[in-house]
Amino acid sequence: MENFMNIFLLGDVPNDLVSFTFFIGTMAMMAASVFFFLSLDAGGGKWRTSMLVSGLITFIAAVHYYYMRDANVSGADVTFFRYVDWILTVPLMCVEFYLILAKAGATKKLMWQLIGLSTVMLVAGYIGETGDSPVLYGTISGIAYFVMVGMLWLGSPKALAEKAGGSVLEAYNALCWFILVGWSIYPIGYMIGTDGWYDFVDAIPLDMDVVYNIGDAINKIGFGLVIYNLAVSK
Ligand SMILES: *C/C=C(C)/C=C/C=C(C)/C=C/C1=C(C)CCCC1(C)C
Repeated sequence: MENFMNIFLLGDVPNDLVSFTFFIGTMAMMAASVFFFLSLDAGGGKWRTSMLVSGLITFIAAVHYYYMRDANVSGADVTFFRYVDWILTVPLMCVEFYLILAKAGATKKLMWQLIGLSTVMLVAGYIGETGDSPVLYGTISGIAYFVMVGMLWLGSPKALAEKAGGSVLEAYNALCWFILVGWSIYPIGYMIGTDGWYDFVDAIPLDMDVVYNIGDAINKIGFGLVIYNLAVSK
């Protein structure tokens, strides 16, 4: 892999996978932001606010990736930037659920429940990564994550999406898959980066930051594309 990287990564770009994914991640988040911001009125502008939030999610990530890319190159720890990014962008992803269901009667309460659960998930994750009890806090974080998954797949928001039907239901279901599959990438990264978990994670030949960077690209850009698809659908 390293030789392969050397071929096309000339100049200042370091030739390890972590730095490379920070670099590509920065570009991808920037490009996605431009695309989402220029698509605010896609499909007639009915989903303008949702498109705006999509652009904000990738834009906030682009700024953090810019810093993380730098911090990583200079050998500094990126955990703090990483979690500041998540604590801003993950609640915005919860807002996306609220926005697409608002016309079907979603309440702000639903939005705050999702934000509350995701905040518990991320605060516990941060304490776990930076403290002495990664397994305990990782488990707490995982429980909050599972409650969120259960709520979205089986709870009242699901019923609202079914009531709305059509392209809203399609978008809702796509976002639910991102939460179930896309978001499950993160606990894998966490187990790679912290001690005390099953041995099988040690067999994964990727660094924690590479896994997180892949997760961010899939989920943040993917979320925005689902919204874009909703906006341009009939
Ligand atoms: C754009 C950033 C996103 C979508 C970040 C999502 C992060 C998670 C779903 C993190 C989840 C975690 C667990 C479920 C357990 C271990 C600790 C975390 C915080 C990595």
